[in-house]
Amino acid sequence: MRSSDTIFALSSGRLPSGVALVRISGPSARAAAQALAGTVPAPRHATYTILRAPPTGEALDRGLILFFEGPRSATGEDLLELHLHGGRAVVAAVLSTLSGLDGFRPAQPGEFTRRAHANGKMDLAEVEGLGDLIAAESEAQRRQALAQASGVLSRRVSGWRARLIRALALVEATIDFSDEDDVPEDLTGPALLETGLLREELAAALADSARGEMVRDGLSIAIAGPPNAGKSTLLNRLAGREAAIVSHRPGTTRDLLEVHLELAGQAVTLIDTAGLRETDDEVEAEGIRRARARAASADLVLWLSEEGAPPPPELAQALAVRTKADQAETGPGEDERLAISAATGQGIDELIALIEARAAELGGGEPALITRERQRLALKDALAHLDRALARADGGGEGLLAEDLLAEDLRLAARALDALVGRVDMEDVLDALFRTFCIGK
Ligand SMILES: Nc1nc2c(ncn2[C@@H]2O[C@H](COP(=O)(O)OP(=O)(O)O)[C@@H](O)[C@H]2O)c(=O)[nH]1
Ligand SMILES: [Mg+2]
Repeated sequence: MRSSDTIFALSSGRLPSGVALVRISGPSARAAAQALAGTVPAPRHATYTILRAPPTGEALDRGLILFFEGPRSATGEDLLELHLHGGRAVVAAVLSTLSGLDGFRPAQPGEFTRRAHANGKMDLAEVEGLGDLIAAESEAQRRQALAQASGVLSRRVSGWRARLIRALALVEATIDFSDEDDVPEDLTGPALLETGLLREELAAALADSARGEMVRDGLSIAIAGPPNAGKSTLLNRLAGREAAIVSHRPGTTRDLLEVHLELAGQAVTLIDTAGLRETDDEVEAEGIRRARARAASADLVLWLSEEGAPPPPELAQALAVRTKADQAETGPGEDERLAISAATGQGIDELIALIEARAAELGGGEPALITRERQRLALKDALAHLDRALARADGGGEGLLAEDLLAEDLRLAARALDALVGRVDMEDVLDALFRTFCIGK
């Protein structure tokens, strides 16, 4: 895989489609325009043309071609776009013609973006945002990913970093001047003040990271409760399809079953679980173990029972829901919040409204800055170095503050911020990331 190759791929979706977009990036992108269209159109002007296969000149398709001259292109290289009719044979003929050109090869997954990153068009955080944007299924995911792909995190981090470097310069000045008589009064004081302010801002972003990760992963809602409570029936009702097997036989659901849907603009994963009870059945017991574990890690647990019973102590946060409200023998319980019937639909709208309110509470507002574990760990690392710097100042006593050590703490914090946006070499992170991208991106 050489970066001097010119790469090409179908960048639009599944064929057949109305229009198909083939992108070509690299030093020979001009040559492709020349070979297929007989001319290189003026940069950034859509040109309608007949595309022909060399050397016979047989027409392949008619469509738009668009040339972007590097570095003013998405990849930073010369880039050619072919807007074709989205037929399988059309695209196959064009791709096979491109394969025959000298120095051309099909692109690897994410390779266009990789080149954009290598050419300084986007940093690691923006690439991650772009990956999330393409994977986004809910409104909240789209908003958050678009903010990140547009550099919101990158800009914030670069602001933090600039302030950190200024604080570091003050500390270094103190070190340099310390032998001279005219030592400026107190340079570490202002440096520590700034460090303290930065510490608060980083801590706030970190505190908000759970929200960012939740929006990215989707809100997980576990449906738990005793066997036969109507858990699987509710899941099917909310999913609008028969995703889970429903039966009057207790112990029917043994494995975790997940259904993805969108509620109030949030991606939601509903998880049906095995009914919690004592059992001798090995398979069911394992299902119950998994059900408990999943319920414990879910963002929200619905505790279903025919009696509207309170959840067990280990799931104290769960929302108690009385089921089968259509059945005469179960009357309303005391301080009952929610009674539903998956059979008649009673209470289902109220339940959905409650879930939506919860989702909005967790995922609403301005998009979070930190949206994935890698970013969170790097930020945490930076914060730990700032904390160490501040603790050093607190514990240092009069005149005992070791400026050298303080400077090192600040330097390490700056390095952690660099890692957060990928300013330092992060080949392995990039490799793993681009593997998740699709071909043509
Ligand atoms: N009358 C009535 N029966 C229900 C309702 N929800 C579930 N059931 C029945 O209760 C039994 C157990 O349902 P299921 O969803 O498999 O319970 P699970 O073990 O908690 O998953 C099935 O026979 C369902 O048809 C309801 O709202 N009303
Ligand atoms: Mg079930």
